[in-house]
Amino acid sequence: SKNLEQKKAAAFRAVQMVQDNLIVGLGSGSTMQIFVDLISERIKRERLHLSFVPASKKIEKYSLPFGLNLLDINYVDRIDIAFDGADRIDEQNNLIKGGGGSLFRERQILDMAQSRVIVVDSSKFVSNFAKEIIPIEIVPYNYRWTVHKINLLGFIGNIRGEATPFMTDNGNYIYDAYNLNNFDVTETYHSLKLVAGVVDVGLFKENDYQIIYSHE
Ligand code: DER
Repeated sequence: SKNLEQKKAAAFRAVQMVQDNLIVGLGSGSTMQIFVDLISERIKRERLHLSFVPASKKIEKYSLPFGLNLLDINYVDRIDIAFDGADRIDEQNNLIKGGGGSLFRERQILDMAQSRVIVVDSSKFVSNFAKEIIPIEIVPYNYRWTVHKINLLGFIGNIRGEATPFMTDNGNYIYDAYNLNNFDVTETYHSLKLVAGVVDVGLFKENDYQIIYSHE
């Protein structure tokens, strides 16, 4: 499909950015799985020395058969460059992330990294985030009250998985919520983040990250 071709082309360009002897942050999602496929080939071909910090159990499991050198985030004191996908990008380069439920750990790795690269296909670009699903990681304890507080801020939605809730790597729920109206990404991130039961909000303020996409 066009999106798959674009993901491959973008992931290929991202892989070319990696110099030898780096600690690389690995985000989660199908684009990052393509990144793992391609960088593994490059490591073999060029005998590169690279270590990786995976942002989810999912990308860690995916990476294992490739023999990548995976490190625990608490055993590294730096991440040189982090690569990740995104669900949506608006015109100010703000991101929505969390479609795969790994937003908390992805943010930790992006935050630690010296430089950040977001790898997307053209289907991710939107003009604004009105009506777009914003994944919000919340603690299961008293989640109905947490959801109520989120609703009061203008965001309504569902606990992901409903009857059998999806559990994040951190043992939390995801509340997939949207606002019918457009909103300020930074203000909204902060007001949602201040709700006591909220662990993380899938809004990433346009930051010093480079967006790699291919419109091929
Ligand atoms: O969940 C996330 O934030 C991931 O980055 C994910 O949204 C990327 O998805 P894709 O690479 O499978 O499109």
